[in-house]
Amino acid sequence: MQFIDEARIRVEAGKGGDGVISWRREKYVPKGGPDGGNGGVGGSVYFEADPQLSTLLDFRYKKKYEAESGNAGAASNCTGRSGEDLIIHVPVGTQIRDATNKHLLADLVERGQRILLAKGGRGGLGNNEFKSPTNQAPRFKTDGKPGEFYDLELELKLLADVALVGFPNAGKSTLISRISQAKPKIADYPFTTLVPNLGIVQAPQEHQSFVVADIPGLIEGASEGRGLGHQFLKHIERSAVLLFLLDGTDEQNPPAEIFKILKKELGSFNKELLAKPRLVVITKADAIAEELLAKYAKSKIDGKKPMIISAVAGEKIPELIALLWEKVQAMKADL
Ligand SMILES: Nc1nc2c(ncn2[C@@H]2O[C@H](COP(=O)(O)OP(=O)(O)OP(=O)(O)O)[C@@H](O)[C@H]2O)c(=O)[nH]1
Ligand SMILES: [Mg+2]
Repeated sequence: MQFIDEARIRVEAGKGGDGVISWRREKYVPKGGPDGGNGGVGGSVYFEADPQLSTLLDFRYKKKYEAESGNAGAASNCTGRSGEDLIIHVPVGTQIRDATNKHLLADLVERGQRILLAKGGRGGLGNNEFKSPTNQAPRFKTDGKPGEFYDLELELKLLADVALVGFPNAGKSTLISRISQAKPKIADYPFTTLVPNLGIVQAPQEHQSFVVADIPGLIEGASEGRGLGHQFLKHIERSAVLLFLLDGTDEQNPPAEIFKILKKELGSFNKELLAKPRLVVITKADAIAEELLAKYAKSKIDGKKPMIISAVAGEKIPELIALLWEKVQAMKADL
């Protein structure tokens, strides 16, 4: 399925139904009074965060969303039927902005969260409403009011507890496939992963889990658009913890250097990304030469001894999960 994380749509709430002018006509009642009913209220437009959804793709095809209008009133003081509300389902993590002034109108971060976005118009008043001691036969009514309408920008920013950050080929997808049920494509060429994938990881604690996001690889210059660019970095903006994966097999590109480049790219996208708690690991331990392994074991990256893992051989994987879980919980406790 195509992953789309931005869309522009228009939403219109329903118009209120018009009030009507009508007169009572009953047998043996010579001069019936007014009995024109009010119009029904227009349907409103709501947004709801739906955990079943993972992309904004649908909004590429359908651009306009209208709630139903209210019906006009009728004789015998009947109020018109109200218009049906329209509920638009979006993935969890969708932000909704007013396209004209860019104001954030809603940020749907919780499953099932529902917000009213455009309110339906009020129904008009029928002539019965205007009856008074001085005017027993009012010949006026009002029309229904238009519903609210907006041009909107939808933007999906994934919500993951941990985001994987690394060069292409660092082993991000291999790791997520090892620690979760996610089945991303894995291959020995760069930019295998073109869209973010989420995986749910079982925590060391029973009945607890956390969400990891595998995002496309970053390269030097990504913040200026090189490679797949930085557009995917927005998906890590809302992650609690960053996990840096550094390929340890390439002597030409030592992990410490890769780490510096990744930090620079993250920082030029959004300084706050550097303030997030992070864990730095060297990957592919099973394929690293002995001398190199010994060298890494003595080195420091980000001020600490790096953990050296192998997603393929399963080395240090439970330890990694435990550490990530600890950091995720510490972040949640701070909220
Ligand atoms: N020997 C060994 N190879 C690994 C390990 N982890 C990943 N690889 C290999 O490294 C290559 C890249 O792995 P991926 O998981 O696709 O890397 P990625 O970081 O997702 O790459 P992009 O999606 O391109 O950003 C594949 O050929 C993997 O088999 C590991 O622990 N040991
Ligand atoms: Mg990948």
